[in-house]
Amino acid sequence: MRMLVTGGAGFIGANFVHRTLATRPDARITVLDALTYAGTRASLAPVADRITFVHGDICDADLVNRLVAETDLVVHFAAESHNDNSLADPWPFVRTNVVGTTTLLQAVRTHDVRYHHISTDEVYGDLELDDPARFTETTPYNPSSPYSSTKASSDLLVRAWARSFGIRATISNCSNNYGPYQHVEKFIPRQITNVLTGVRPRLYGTGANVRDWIHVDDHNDAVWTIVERGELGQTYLIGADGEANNRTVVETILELCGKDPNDFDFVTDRPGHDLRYAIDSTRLRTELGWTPTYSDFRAGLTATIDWYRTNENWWRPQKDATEAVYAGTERVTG
Ligand code: NAD
Ligand code: TDX
Repeated sequence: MRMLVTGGAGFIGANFVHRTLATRPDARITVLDALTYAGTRASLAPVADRITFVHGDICDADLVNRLVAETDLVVHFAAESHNDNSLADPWPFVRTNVVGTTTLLQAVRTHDVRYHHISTDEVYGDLELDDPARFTETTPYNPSSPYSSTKASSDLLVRAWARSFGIRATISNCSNNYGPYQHVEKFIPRQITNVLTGVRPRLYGTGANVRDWIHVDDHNDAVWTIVERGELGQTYLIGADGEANNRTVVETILELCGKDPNDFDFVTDRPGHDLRYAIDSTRLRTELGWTPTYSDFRAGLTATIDWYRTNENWWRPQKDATEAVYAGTERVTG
């Protein structure tokens, strides 16, 4: 099968390419990636001779049209993905997430190509800490941040193109991913690389916010399940029952690194900070038969810490610039 993977030099996209080549050696993969600050060819170096890499922008309609015409499947990961950045400057989010997705949708419509859209649980807003409810496919959209509202917009565009133009599309909304090749701006890699460089981890607010963690390989296996067995026009939620509050995650990272679990700082909270995400993935499990394989978050974290420990050459070039951005707004509060 010929496939076009947008954003394949980013965290989840690169892991998707690695996983696909490992499990489907005949896949013919073209990666389209603009190599923003969040993407690097180093994440694809181990498979560089097995893929075609195109350095380009998903908003470039001529390029996108040419690449889509030559493929059987598009898996669309490319996005501006970091909430904190979207608060500082929303425009790249509107451009890539909304205009870029529309550009892809027009191309798959023109060439009648199967399309899978990667999205986030953040489109549903947030939940109270003690709410027994979790997000399902019928939860109303209620995004909080510029990032999540542009992702919600992109989902709605996919639904409209499926209904109005009959494009062959599926959508998945996944919870927070962790694993190798994640940019050091994100919570888990930031704290791991802080500890590895002798800096205290940083918790926003009180550290009570809850995220529903899933290993990136489980996410990508679910994506393949939906691509192969999902019903066209439908949305599937992906989650692995991995709820944990941020303070617990930081304490666990410190402990697994052999440090005092109290050796962290509280810093200024994120404006509009979503309190809790939680996914009910019953539909994906019962209708399509997917189950996660990384059921032990602690073991997954241990493997991820080991990866960052042995791949400093991958993350070191990004670390100082990332921390300089945080230093512009972050103040230690306790
Ligand atoms: P990332 O920021 O690590 O990677 C994004 C990639 O897209 C980068 O390689 C970047 O260069 C590329 N890109 C950005 N703008 C582009 C453009 N205009 N044209 C072409 N390429 C462009 O993001 P990620 O964490 O890997 O997320 C991938 C997708 O998964 C996103 O759609 C995101 O919304 C979604 N998602 C992420 C998570 C998570 O926990 N990280 C959870 C659920 C869903
Ligand atoms: O230094 C930090 N300290 C901290 O307490 C950072 C960077 C984050 N946090 C908190 C904020 C969140 O409650 O940790 C939690 C996770 O933060 P992020 O890694 O920024 O992720 P989040 O905002 O939850 O969004 C992520 O999951 C959904 C991805 O970045 C999105 O792309 C995805 O859609």
